[in-house]
Amino acid sequence: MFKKLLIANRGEIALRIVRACREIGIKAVAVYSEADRNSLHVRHADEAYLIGPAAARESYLNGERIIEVARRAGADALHPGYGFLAENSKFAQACLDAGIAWVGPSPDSLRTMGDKIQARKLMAEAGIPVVPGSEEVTSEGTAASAATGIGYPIMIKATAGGGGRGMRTVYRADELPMALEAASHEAASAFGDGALYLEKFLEPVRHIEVQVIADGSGNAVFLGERECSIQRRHQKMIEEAPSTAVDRKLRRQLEEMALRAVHAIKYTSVGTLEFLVDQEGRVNFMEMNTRLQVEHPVTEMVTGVDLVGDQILVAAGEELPYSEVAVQGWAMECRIAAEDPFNNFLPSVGTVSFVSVPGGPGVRVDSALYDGLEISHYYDPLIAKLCTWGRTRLETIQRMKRALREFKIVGISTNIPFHLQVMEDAHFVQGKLDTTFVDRRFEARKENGLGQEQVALLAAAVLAHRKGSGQRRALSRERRFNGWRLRHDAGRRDVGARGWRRNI
Ligand code: MV4
Repeated sequence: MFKKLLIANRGEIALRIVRACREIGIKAVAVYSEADRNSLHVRHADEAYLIGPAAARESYLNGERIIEVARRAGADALHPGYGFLAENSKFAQACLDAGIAWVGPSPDSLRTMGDKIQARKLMAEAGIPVVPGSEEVTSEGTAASAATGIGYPIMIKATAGGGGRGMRTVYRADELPMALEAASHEAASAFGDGALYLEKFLEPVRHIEVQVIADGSGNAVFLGERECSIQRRHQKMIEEAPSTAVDRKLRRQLEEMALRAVHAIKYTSVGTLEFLVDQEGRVNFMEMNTRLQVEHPVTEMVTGVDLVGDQILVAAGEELPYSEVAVQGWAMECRIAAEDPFNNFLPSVGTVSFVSVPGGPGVRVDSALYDGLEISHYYDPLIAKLCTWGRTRLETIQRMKRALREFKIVGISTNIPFHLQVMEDAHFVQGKLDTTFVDRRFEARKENGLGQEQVALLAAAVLAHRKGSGQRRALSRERRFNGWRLRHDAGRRDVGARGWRRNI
């Protein structure tokens, strides 16, 4: 087993990996940028090394620097977390060349699944249905004829990356040229490669992802599915397991496909296959994520598996200690972000002057929050993952509402009111959700404002949230709310009314 593992990441996922190391008995080495000098993952690690200025490209994306620190620290393994260099095959190879074990899939898997066209080809060859689409489109002309062949609406996607960046939905031929230009530009800046391909845009569908883990001895285990249809502008907001759309038959089909894919590409480590499932229950492979994902706690809560711990054991050459798992109860994750839902979800920066996280039965909070934390514009606005588990979906929702109201974060704006609204939404509670859910139920309608029902829901969520979290206009130097005495209250900047109307 490894003696020392370097965590090439920051924030809540870095702390999550420190915890996994602690439980296995591996020394944890943190790296941090100037902006993260006082962060929690640094404080909890056994050793910590400064790797550069706040900007990610000079710190958490500086692979050479990170490997140099790993060598200096005598680390025999490196965990990349998610984002940053987690799916960078060159970085993974450089680790291996430096004699440092990579906690993740092989560079070859990173490369093939990172090329979304190659990934689709390999899945089709393995007999897995893929979303109808094209090869790479290299000119406006080839794109136009491919789009006509597929049939509008289509989705333009980046060959070199997934998750929404460099994506555009096109409903008519005359929109195609502009959309191609914008998508290619965005893909080039996000992935360093502007290559594009097209897919048939399927709507309404469910975005269902399947968690798998595989060891180096050919053992692969299906760890259930996660429902990921609640997304806003391609950002996942709420995930849950199991999915209300997956029955026993469909689950067996998803399991069979996922394990067939894993064996076909000789995959090892944790991985997630993303599918689109239409209303007739037809399954279409979309892409594969070759990393630990943000939403892994949802699967951990319904299976009892420690995904990060097992990922490390597999990387150290151990065999998986189980060949199947049972899914118990229901779990949900709300991604708590430093964003202002009343200002078009714009990032909110500032000092977290006070934080109190929820607890109690069936509540898990993965975060690196602490009083005094500076939220900057350098990194992703995700500041906490609030997860709840219940015996039933309704109990899980009830618990999530309770926990969201308990969650106190003073000094910045957060999207907690949005999450409370979703938890109160009738369609959500009835499990009537698909990829159109957020647009249908929540996006402010530019022309005629929010519907009456939405205004009422929004008002209820805001009042409930303010009552619970004390996010009132704070002018006094010292005041008490819910029995908490604050030394001072950073107050709450009033925000404009663009996007979500505040005429409530
Ligand atoms: C799609 C799709 C429908 N058809 N691709 C890809 C990135 C991820 N963030 C969402 N993705 C989707 N890809 C095809 N061919 C539907 C989604 C999708 C989605 C799209 C718009 C609005 C919300 C969505 C929620 C989940 C999935």
